[in-house]
Amino acid sequence: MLDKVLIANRGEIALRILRACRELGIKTVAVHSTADTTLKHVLLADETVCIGPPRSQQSYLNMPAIIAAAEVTDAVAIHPGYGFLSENADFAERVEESGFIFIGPKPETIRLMGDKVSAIKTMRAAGVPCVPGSDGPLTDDPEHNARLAHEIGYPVIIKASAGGGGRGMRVVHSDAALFNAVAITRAEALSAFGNDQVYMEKFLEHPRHIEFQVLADSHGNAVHLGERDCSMQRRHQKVIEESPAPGLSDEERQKMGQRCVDACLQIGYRGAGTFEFLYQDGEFFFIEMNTRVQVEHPVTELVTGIDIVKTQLAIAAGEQLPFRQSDIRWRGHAIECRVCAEDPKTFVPSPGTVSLWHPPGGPGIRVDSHMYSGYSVPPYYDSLIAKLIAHGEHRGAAIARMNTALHEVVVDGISTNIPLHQEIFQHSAFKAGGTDIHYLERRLGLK
Ligand code: MV4
Repeated sequence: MLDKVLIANRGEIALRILRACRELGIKTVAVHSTADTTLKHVLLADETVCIGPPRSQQSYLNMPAIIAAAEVTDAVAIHPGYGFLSENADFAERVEESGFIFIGPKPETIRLMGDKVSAIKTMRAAGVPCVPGSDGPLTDDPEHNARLAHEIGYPVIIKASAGGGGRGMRVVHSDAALFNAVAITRAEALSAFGNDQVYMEKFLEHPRHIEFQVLADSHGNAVHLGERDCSMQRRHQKVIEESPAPGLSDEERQKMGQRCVDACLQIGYRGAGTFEFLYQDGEFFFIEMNTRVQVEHPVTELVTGIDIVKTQLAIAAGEQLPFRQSDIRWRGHAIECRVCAEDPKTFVPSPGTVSLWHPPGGPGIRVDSHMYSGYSVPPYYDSLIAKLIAHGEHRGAAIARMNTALHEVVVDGISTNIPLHQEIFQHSAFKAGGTDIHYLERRLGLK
C-alpha cells in the first residue's frame, strides 16, 4: 500500500479521504490555508502544512506550494478530492514529473475528457451513445452552421468545449439567433477558459441527469457500480442525489454500465470516474466524463457496499481491483441531501460559527461532515457543510429515514438549506420519483 498520502483539499472530502487512509494504515498530510487551521481533518492528520492565505488561488490551487509540501513531508501520493485541482491535467502532470503518484487517471486522460469535443468524439468511437450534434468543433461558416442546425433540428445548444458543469452554454431556437449565439458563446469561452472552441448539440428539453460510476485499475480491469440520479438541482448545483435512478430497469443499467466499462478499457482509463448522461424518453445521451471522485459518491457506496475512496487508493498503489463485475450486487436505495451554509430562501451564503451541531443517526443514516460545535464556516470556499445520506431496502424506506434525519438534525448559529430539504421531501412529485432537471427551479418559482 501507499506509505503517506497528501490530501490536497479541504472540508468533508478531505476528512473522507483521511478516514480511508487511516483504515488502510496510510499516513496522512493535510495541507491547508491560513483560514483552515481548525478544520477537522487538519486537527486529525499525522502532519500538516500551511500552503497559503485564504484565497483558493493562493492555497488550494497553488500547485508549487502543494508539491513543495509533498516534498518536505515525503508523501508518496497526492489525492486531489473534487473541485480545486482534481481535474487539472497540468497539475497531474507536474505531480508525476515531481516523482509523486497522482490519485486519478493519467494526465492525458484528464486532458482528453476536459476538452468536451474530444471527450464526445472518444466516447462516440467507443460505442457510448451521445447527443446528436456537430461531432467536432464548429467553424465560423454561418451557412455550414445553419445547415448543421437544420440537420439536428431546433432547438440546439451551443457549448464551450472547455466548459462543462453548466458553464458556457447557449440555447438557440432559430436561424435568426444562431450566428450571434455562436459568436457570443465563442467570445465568452475565450475569456472564461482561454479557448474559443465551441460545438453544437440537439437541445433536450426535459431530460434527467443520470450518471454511471466506474472503477478501473492499471491491469486492464474495469467495473461499473451502477448509476446515480442527480436531477434535483438548482443553477447547476446538485441538491439531492440518489441511487438507483427511479424507474431504470436492470436491463438498462447492465447495458449502459457495460458500455461505460467497455469505453474505460478502450481508452485505458485508470481510477474512479463518472459518465454523465442526459436521460430522456427512455434513451441515454453521454454529455461529459468526470475524472475524479464525486460529492455524491456515498449513495453508490451504500447500495454496493464498495468503498470508492479506498479503491482509489488501492488502484493508485498499483493493485488489481479486488472484485469483478459479477461480484457487484446492488442492495436497496440510497439518497443524499447536500446541506449548505446558505439562506434557504435566497441561497445567499451564510458563513459564521456553528454554535450547535447535532448530527442525525439511527439505522441506515450516514453523515459525511467536517462540522463540529464551535466550527467556523469560512466565507472563502464552497458552502457545503454536511452530506446526509439515508439507505433503506427500497426508495420509500430511504425517504422515511431521510425524513426522520431531517427533523432530528440541528445546526445553530448559521443558516442552512435544511428547511428546503424538508420541503422537497413533502413534494408528491419527488416522492413519486423521476423528476427532470428543471423540476426544482420550476417548483421554487425561479423559472
Ligand atoms: C444539455 C442540456 C440539454 N441538452 N445538453 C448543463 C451542465 C452540463 N453538464 C450540461 N448541461 C446541459 N446540457 C443538451 N444537449 C441541458 C443541460 C442542463 C443540465 C444538465 C444536467 C444537470 C442540470 C442541468 C441544468 C440545466 C441544463
